[in-house]
Amino acid sequence: MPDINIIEGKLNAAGLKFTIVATRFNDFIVDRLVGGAVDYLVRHNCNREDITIVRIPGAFEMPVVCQKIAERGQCDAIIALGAVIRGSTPHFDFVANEASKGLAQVSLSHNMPVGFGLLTTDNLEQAIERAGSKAGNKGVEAAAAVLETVRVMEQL
Ligand code: INI
Repeated sequence: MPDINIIEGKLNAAGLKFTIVATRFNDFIVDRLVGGAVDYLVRHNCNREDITIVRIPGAFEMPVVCQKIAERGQCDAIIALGAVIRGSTPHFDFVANEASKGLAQVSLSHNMPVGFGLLTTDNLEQAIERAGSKAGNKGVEAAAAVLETVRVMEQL
């Protein structure tokens, strides 16, 4: 009997180019996500010169910036890193919803993996927990997810 075909991504970033899009808003949190993502990529053989970091004002600006990056096609994947904290804004829902919808749209319309490293939390404590303490580091998770996705998509 023929065996099952399994397609899965090897976690080797050698030769791949990544663009990290990171917000200045809540930068003391976001910088930890950026650090985690860069560290993950480098530990998985990515050359430092193949990582570009683009700084933008806030999460609301993520989709349009990622769209431009995806259109240019000079990288293999984008990693979007930011933090929207409910306590600090009455327009939390608008910012968080538009950013997440927009990123999904960019990813689909350009066939490019976009790592969703946008923290959406009720308060600062929860954001800190997800930026390298109790609940891990969402920047690392976003980097790991796009690396695996790029390697899977290469085989499809
Ligand atoms: N942007 C964020 O990235 N996180 C937030 O928590 C946030 N809050 O609290 O408002 C936020 N707002 C700014 C927004 O993303 C835009 O930059 C701004 O509205 C200008 O377009």
